Amino acid sequence: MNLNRETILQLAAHLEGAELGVHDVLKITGDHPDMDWDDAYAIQEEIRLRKEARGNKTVGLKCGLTSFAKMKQMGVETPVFGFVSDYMARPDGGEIKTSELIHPKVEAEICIVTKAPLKGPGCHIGAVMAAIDFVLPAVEIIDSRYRDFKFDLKSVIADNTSASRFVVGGRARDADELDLRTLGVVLEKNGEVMTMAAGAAVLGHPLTAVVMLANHLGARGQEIPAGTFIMTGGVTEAIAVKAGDNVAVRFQDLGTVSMRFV
Ligand code: 0L1
Ligand code: MG
Repeated sequence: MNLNRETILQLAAHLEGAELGVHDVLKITGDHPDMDWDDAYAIQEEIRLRKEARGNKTVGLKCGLTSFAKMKQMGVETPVFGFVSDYMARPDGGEIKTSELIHPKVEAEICIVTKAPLKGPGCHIGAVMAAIDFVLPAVEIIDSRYRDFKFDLKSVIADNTSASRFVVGGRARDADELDLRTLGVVLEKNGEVMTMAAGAAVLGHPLTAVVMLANHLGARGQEIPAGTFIMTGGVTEAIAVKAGDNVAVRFQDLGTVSMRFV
């Protein structure tokens, strides 16, 4: 690590302040060019601790930048990992207030809930398949705190991978009833198809993202506990939304997830 504890704490307060105060900031590597990956995840961890100290519950883990479309959109080549909190959840079919967000975008995600712990290193797709309780569809609303979404990977990790809001659909399925690679997803905004893809767009198989998450945490001496909700990352590129927009994402075999931005 290259940053001292005081700087880590100050950057966590700076980025979380931008999230909660709904204002953008410049990417933090501008002022801290020596920041390394461990520093970035340490800042994210401090943001999580700040939320938990305030009474917010961490309710899931997220994989980001896992699809080729998103990597291309953002000009990066490596996935990132973050978390979601209880206050970020919104009901399927409900409203999302844009006044609480800076510049939201939506992306369709295939999610799982585990029934057994997963621990890397050495986690593999078979271990993930054995540990899945059920599969759920979701839409993530990302809202980078960085001005005009201009950032680098370390800045994004520190900013909890742009986590902001998420909507989970209510139709759970057993993983062995689904082929997650060929599972089709169509994202509509105001009744118009904006983008579509299949699960294989996420690293060839969405569960590869979970393997990478387990190995990432394992390298830090952590595991994914049983009962964890995990978002495997946007299948398509992210689509910008504004007040007045209606979004519906149709997941093959998993139903539709919808929301209205007000
Ligand atoms: O969920 C994600 O794919 C994380 C995206 C982080 C970068 C962005 O804000 O697009
Ligand atoms: Mg995402």
